[in-house]
Amino acid sequence: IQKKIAFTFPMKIYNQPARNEWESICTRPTFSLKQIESQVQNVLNSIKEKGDTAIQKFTKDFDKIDLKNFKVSTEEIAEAENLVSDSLKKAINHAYQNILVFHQSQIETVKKIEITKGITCWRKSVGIEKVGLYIPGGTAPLFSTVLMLGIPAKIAGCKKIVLCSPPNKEGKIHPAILYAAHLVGATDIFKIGGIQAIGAMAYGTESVSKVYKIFGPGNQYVTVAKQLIQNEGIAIDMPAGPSEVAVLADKSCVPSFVAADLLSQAEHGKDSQVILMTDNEQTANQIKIEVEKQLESLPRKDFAQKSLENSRFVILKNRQEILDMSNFYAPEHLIIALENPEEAAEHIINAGSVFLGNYTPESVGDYASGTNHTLPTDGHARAYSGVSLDSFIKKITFQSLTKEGLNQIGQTVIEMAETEELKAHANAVRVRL
Ligand code: HSO
Ligand code: ZN
Repeated sequence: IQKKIAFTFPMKIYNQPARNEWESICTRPTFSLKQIESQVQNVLNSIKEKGDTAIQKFTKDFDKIDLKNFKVSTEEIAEAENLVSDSLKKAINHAYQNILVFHQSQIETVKKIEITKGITCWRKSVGIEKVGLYIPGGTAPLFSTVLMLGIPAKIAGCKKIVLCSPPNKEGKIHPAILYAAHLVGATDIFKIGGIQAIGAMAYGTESVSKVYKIFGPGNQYVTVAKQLIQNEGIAIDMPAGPSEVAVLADKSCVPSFVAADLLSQAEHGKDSQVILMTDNEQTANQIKIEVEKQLESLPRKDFAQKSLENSRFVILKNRQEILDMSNFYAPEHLIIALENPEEAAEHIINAGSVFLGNYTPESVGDYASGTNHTLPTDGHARAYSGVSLDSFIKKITFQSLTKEGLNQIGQTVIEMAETEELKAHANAVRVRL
């Protein structure tokens, strides 16, 4: 039985739950996307068939704007550059620099390995030739995501970087999105949103070129569209779900900092989830008071309040239990506000991105520390990594043998091939010996 204490406070509070209750405490709110699947498939089919004509029709239907030309012109980019303030440009350039440094450090050098004399193997990273980036419009224009996707794409050497974002009612994209898109070097920028954008990039139209992998967040329609085109062989970054944070806190934390972190995730949307895991009831109470206080002054209070309803405060026995539950939950973002956070971090095995100590809010990773903010949600951190340079490259393996090298492994290959009853495989070696 869950010891749930009722407060006016919207978060659910669990006091020392037994391990067999963890599963239900850590459950994400589930959304069935099945009912919109056929609707999304119809839109995709129509785009596949009619190209730009379909894009135009759906843009009129969904975005309420009749656009004849979707491509963002150089004049529009210049106009956007004028609209972005100098202080915002400075901030974007600062973030750009840090994200660039961190992602450049992920470049791997080619190592040629001589396995034995005459047998050499190596692996080379090659950028995916054509990639598509989707940047949602919606309630907040997330131009930071342009940096998170565009910078590694450029470093990887992707030749075509298509970027789609929905037009507003005036047929425009938010200037900060355009400024960032130009800065990262997106090659084609389009005013196309939602399912239309995913369909256009997956199949190609008269104006949009087809890409091999599609990245970026979006609403449930975008999520379903990405799943459907993935079934048709176009790669996607990762399975998407609502954003989440887990904060691990003990009495060494600063309650007002923790509350601010919980709210920063909660304000993303009604479906965001935040979890606090602590070993100290008094700390939990102090954080709760702070959340209530800080919530009041937030412009996006409604979103935050709604998402707090899906959220939990869990009071656990000790530090070990906190770490165990955190690994069990596998959060997208993990903030460690525990004593000796470095030591705690060594025990983390499931998380998207980790923020250590009292002076590392999630916000720094969302924007500017250098790490990527496109991360696995919904427990996918158990098996998936966040977006990085690796997401934009394929690693091709090579091998080269001399006659002496082939002599060396020839018998091994023949023996194995014949046992698999693959005579032609064996022959391919034998003819050369
Ligand atoms: N927390 C979001 C990223 C973001 N936050 C963008 C602000 N802007 C998902 O990781
Ligand atoms: Zn965020």
